[in-house]
Amino acid sequence: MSGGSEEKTGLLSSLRKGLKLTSSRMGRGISDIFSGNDINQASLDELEDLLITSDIGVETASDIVLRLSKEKLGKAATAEEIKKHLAKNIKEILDPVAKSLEIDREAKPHVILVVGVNGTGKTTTIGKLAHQFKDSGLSVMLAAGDTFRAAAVEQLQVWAERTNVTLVKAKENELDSASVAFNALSKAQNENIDVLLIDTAGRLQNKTHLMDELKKVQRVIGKIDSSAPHTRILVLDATTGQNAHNQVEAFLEVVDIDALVITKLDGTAKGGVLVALAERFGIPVVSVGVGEGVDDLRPFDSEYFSRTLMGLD
Ligand SMILES: Nc1nc2c(ncn2[C@@H]2O[C@H](COP(=O)(O)OP(=O)(O)OP(=O)(O)O)[C@@H](O)[C@H]2O)c(=O)[nH]1
Ligand SMILES: [Mg+2]
Repeated sequence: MSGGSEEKTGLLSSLRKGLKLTSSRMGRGISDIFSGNDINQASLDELEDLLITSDIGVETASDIVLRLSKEKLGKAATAEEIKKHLAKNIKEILDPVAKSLEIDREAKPHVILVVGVNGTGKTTTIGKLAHQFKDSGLSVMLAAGDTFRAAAVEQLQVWAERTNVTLVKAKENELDSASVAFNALSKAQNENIDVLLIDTAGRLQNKTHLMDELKKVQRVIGKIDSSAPHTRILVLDATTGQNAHNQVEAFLEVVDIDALVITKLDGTAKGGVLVALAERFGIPVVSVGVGEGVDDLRPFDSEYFSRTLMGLD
């Protein structure tokens, strides 16, 4: 969150490592297409294909290539120059969504509801966020709102212990995640906690009753604090590619999504999906996940991300 330039360098190099698959595929691809000759239509078409296969999205890809064509068609350019040109255009798309997660310190607690389909990385992201908040001096509490699986509570418990924060979980046989959220918020208020992170069960976006339950969680929290939840984060798994678009649409029908976290960028060569999501939905991207470890959640820096995406250092 804060820190000197040394810390920033560390953050960036781990983002680069996380984006290695996408970055090297794109970098190699562009170098193969553009080798210093005059730029012709065939090379632009090849570039468009390369961008599309990185999940950047058809419209965005053709948009980016059109801009390049206007400036450089018929002229000579090195791969390096092309990469810089593309990175600049992608940065412009990403700038409006590159926001950091702001915590309202007056809220006591600032309530963060974390939603997403099965296995996208919700629980892991909560653990990583808890670690970051603690590091920046905030007191944190976790709520195990995933009451469907016993293992889900245990997993969050491990993160609570690792980050040394309190976990509120359901009483025996209590299966209602809304009541867990309610109890956690009351407890957090009594204890003057800064941030409450609420985990939820992974749900299929096409199951009405599961999505309805999310509405209930929100409603119940709102009874204690009408401004809560203060931030609703949708966690998306970058490896699911275009399906991420459907997930955003489905969740937007039941929750106002304030922020996205895109996880598992380390596991895909298609990190371009983030660009497509930014252009299509304009929802702030507050962090990206680049691994399973506690430090593998990175702030989203549009300039660095776009340069890395295009295979630049
Ligand atoms: N490589 C990598 N793995 C990740 C990342 N984030 C989460 N994972 C892994 O993805 C798997 C699923 O993560 P969870 O945090 O359990 O996902 P979830 O959304 O809580 O899953 P459900 O509760 O089942 O819906 C775990 O094995 C995590 O370690 C990431 O950024 N990179
Ligand atoms: Mg989970």
